[in-house]
Amino acid sequence: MNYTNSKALYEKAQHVIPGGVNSPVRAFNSVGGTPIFISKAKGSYLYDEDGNKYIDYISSWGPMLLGHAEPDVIKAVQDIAAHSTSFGAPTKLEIDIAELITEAVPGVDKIRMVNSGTEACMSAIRVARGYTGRNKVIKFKGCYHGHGDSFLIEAGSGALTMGQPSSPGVTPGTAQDTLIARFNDLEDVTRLVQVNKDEVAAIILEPVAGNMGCIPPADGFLEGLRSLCDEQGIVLILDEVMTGFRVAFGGAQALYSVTADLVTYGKIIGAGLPVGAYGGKKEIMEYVAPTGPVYQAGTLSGNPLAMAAGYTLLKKLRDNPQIYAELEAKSAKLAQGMEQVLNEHNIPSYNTRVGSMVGIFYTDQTVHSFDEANTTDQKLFAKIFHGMLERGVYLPPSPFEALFLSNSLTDEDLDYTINAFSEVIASLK
Ligand code: KE4
Repeated sequence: MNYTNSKALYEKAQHVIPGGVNSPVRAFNSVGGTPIFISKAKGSYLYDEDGNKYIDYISSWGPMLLGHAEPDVIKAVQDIAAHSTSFGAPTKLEIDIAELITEAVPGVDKIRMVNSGTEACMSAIRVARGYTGRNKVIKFKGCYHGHGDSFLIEAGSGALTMGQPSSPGVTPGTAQDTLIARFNDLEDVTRLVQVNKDEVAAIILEPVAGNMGCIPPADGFLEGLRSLCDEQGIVLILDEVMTGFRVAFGGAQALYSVTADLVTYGKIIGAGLPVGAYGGKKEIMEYVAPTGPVYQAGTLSGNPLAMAAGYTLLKKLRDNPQIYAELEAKSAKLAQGMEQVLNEHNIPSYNTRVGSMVGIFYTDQTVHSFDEANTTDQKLFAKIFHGMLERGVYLPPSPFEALFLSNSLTDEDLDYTINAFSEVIASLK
C-alpha cells in the first residue's frame, strides 16, 4: 500500500489539530504508523487519499449499520438541507423519530435529543442525580460513556474508595462522586452500593461492553443490577450508544430482556450525523427542563439534517427486520472464520461476539472484564492490524475496540477478510 498522501496530510494536520486528529483513537497510537486519511466511502468500502480501498470494519465506530452513503439516508439529508440546516425551533421530524424510538423500546416513554453520546450520558446522570437527590454514580472499569468529567475517573487506591481523575482537568471534587466497580462482578457492585448506602443516584454501564473490546454481560449480571437498583432506589442507566439498534432493533434491552430506567443512544440514531439521545421512564424524564428542574439544552439538538438521516435509517431497520438476521449470519461467518485461523495456528485467543459486534483478545485468559481484556498481546494486535491494513482490510486501530460489521458486507468481502487474516497469521511464524 502507498500511504504518501496520508503521511503528508498527517504531517500538515498536526500543525493545526491536536495530534492531527479530532478524536484520539484515530491517531493510531495503539498500533503505530500513520493514520490513513479517508477521502470517501460507499457501502462496506473506504477509500483513502492515496486511492487505496479498504473493507471497513469500523463503520464510523458504529453508525453505518447499512454501510456508507446509504442512498435513502443521503437523499433524505440532501432534500432537507435545501431548506436550511437548522432552525432552532421544534420540527415534525423530531416527533417522528421520538415516536419511532419510544415505540421500539418499551422502557422509553420520553426521549431528549442531544448532539453526541457524551452529551447523552452526561445528561442522563444529571437527571438521575436530580431525580434521586443523591450525588454518587457507579460506573464499571473499562466501560466508556464519553469524555464527560464524571466518566474520566479510575478506581481509587482501595477497591471501595472513591474514584480519582483519569485525566488532568477533572477535579477531585468531581471524582469523589464517581465510584468504580468491576464489570460482570455483581458482588463487587453490590458491596460498593452497601458501603455508599442511600448515596448512589445511578449505576451506568454498557450492557455489552464495546470499549474494552467486545465483552458480553455474564449470565444474570444485568438482571442482578436491575434487582439491586430496584431494592436501593438507584436509577439504572444502560448506555446503548453503541448497542442501540445494532445488537437488535430494541437494543440490548430487547436482547437480554432487561429494562433500564434511563437509556442513552448515539451513533446509529444519527446515521453518521451528530446525534445523541437519552430517554426513559416518564416520571424521571419529566424532571428534564422545561418540564422539570434539571437543566439541559442544545442549540443543534434535534437538528433537521441529523433527524432526517437518523429517522430514515431507523425506519429502514424497523421495516426490514430481516436485516438483523442477515447481519447475524455475516458476523457469525467472520467470527468463526477468524477463530478457525487462530486455532489452526495455535495462537491463543478469546473470541467474543454479540450480533454484529465482534471481539478478539490475543490472550490465553477468558475475558469477562477489563483486567483480563488488558492481558491481550498488544504487539501482536498491532502487527495483525497493519498486516490487514496492507491487504486492504481496515480493522479498529485499538485492542480496546470492537469490530463493527455493516450489512453492506458481501460474502466476497468476508471470504477475502478471512483469507487475508489467514495470510497475516501465517506470516507471523
Ligand atoms: P460520542 O460522544 O463519541 O458520540 O459517544 C461517546 C460514547 C458513549 N458511550 C459509548 C458506549 C460509546 O462507545 C461512546 C463512543 N464510542 C467511541 C468508540 N468506542 C467513539 C470513538 C471515538 O472516541 O472517536
